[in-house]
Amino acid sequence: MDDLRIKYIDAIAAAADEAALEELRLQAVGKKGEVSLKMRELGKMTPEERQVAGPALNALKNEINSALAAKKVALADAALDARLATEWLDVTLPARNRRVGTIHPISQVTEEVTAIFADMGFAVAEGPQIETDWYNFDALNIPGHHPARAEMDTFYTHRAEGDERAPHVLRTHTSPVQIRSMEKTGAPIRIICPGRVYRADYDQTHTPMFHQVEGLALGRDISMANLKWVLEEFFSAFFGTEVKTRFRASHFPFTEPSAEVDIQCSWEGGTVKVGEGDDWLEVLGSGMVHPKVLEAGGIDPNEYQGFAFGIGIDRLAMLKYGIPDLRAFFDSDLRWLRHYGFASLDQPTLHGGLNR
Ligand code: 2NL
Repeated sequence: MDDLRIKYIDAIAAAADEAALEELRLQAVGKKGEVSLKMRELGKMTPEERQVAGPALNALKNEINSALAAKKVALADAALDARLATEWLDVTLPARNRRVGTIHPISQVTEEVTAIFADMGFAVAEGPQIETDWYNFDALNIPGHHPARAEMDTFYTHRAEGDERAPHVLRTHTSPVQIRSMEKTGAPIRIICPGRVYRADYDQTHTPMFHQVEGLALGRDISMANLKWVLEEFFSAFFGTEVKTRFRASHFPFTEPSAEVDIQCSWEGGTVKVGEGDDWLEVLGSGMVHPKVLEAGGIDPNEYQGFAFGIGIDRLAMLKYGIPDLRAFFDSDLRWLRHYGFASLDQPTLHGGLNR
């Protein structure tokens, strides 16, 4: 028994891992282990021999089991120590610098425009960028033969062969959003509709996708005078200086009368400055909503009237922030975005004001 004790206690102490330990357990105290076999021999002994050998074998079995359990804990401890030694982290190391993204000038200007009109009681409305030709054209009193409908200006979606329905279009202005709003809420209404619009045109000053904000105000006695005040208020707030406007008679199918609006500017050394000098810059189209358009929106033109206007957001951004090339807006060039982009905390909010 002493030989067995020495053999197993030494072997357990020397075991390299849990597998070796399990092997030893089976050899010593498993069903066919050496200690178990010895216990089976108890039956052949005299009662006197058994009285001595029995408790001694039991004690040996307990001693081996305890040694196995203690070694198991010691091996687990050692394994954890080894892992901790290789997987340590220096939590005091300074973090690596990560570049912070910037707000695109178009997003910035959209927020600025929204905040200014919100101050004047205009809500923001949005709608689909893929429209039916009814919302994009017919409802706006743009007849089938109008040049704005010509294939070259409008992107049409594809219809399956034999499908005779008119194709959908990528909206060429955000006016359809205003028709949908009229249908939904009726008059009176005061909304602006900023968003992406699409025209098949690409050169120095045109991109096939660009951004527009349209405005609509309908009531019982809203007039061109209200339009002029709202626009001057807007441009002065947007450019941060008093801006005079000039209305020139024009024509749009969806307004009558119609006016193109210029803002006061100066040209010096090839750069425009808004709100000074005695030059003029054309920036938007506007007018009194055509009775047919009111009807298309489900509004009785004998009860309600009002103004609408459309401005290019990209153009506004170029003017305010001195960005020379329109096409660079959509190149996703990181150097350009870092140069012309805005810190996210400079975004105007309704509660934070315009940050000017
Ligand atoms: C331009 C011209 C304009 C409108 C847009 C509009 C919308 C409805 C009814 C009537 Cl629902 N009008 N929008 C009106 C006049 C001009 O935009 O040259 N924008 C850059």
